[in-house]
Amino acid sequence: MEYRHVLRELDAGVLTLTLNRPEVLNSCNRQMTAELGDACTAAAAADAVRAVLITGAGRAFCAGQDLAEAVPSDGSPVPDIGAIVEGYNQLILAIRHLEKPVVAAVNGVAAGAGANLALACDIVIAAEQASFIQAFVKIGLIPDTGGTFFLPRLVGLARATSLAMLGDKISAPQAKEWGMIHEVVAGDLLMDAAGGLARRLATQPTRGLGLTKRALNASLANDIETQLKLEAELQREAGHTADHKEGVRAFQEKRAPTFVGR
Ligand code: T3D
Repeated sequence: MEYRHVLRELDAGVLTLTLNRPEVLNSCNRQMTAELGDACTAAAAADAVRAVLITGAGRAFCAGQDLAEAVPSDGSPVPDIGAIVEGYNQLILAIRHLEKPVVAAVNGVAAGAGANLALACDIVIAAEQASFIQAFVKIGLIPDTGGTFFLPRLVGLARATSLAMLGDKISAPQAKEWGMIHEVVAGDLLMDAAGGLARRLATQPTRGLGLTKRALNASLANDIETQLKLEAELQREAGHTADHKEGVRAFQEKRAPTFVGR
């Protein structure tokens, strides 16, 4: 696929994906949503990629759906809203099915689909000045892009309902206090902190992290019996990895392990 709106850079096992439409606060047109999904799908098959970092160019992370595309002012036909949402669904599934850690570095406002894109990532670090807005209600829509799935699980039903129904902006420190995100750092330290975390994740036992993600995904719907059975099955697989052997050997030899990701 030709990439026009997402920048890709691979360094030290970390694939950094930068949403790059800063003039419209990185709002998503269908091309950008598809590019991001495609990059995440491709990352699954690329051995050189051991962690993914998603961020935005300029002052915003992502302002959600490009409203000029949703309701064109130039008289061109209004696109099928279902098809737009289907694009977001594919993106969210690509992130959740990618069995490698995905870090979101939220550098500024994350609104609508942009907020829920961040929440679908495994670890979210935000700049102090960043904010999260379930902006859908303001234009008569419902939280999509996984919002009605992730929000209640992250912050509980009461807070999820008020965020979704009021559409108020919440600050990054408030989002952290509510357990919605992992960490908040000063704006000028964000990329160092998020990059450092992604690089650290990229040196960890990638297969084990991937199986952990699969187990956590499943735990959102499973009962305890099913989940314990799944843990046993995935642990058997993790136990056969080179990284498990290396981890145990390193422990016995009192040295730091060198994980190769399989
Ligand atoms: O088809 C469908 O709609 C279904 C899919 C739905 C998924 C969704 O994501 S629905 C929610 C869509 N997003 C929004 O409703 C958010 C709209 N944006 C805002 O409310 C505000 O821009 C922000 C709160 C995010 C930031 O406010 P502020 O004051 O910092 O910036 P601004 O001045 O509003 O925006 C700066 C520019 O970005 C401005 O362009 P201009 O005037 O300088 O030429 C603005 O129009 C543009 N921009 C911001 N958000 C969007 C956008 N352009 C297109 N689409 C946007 N979402």
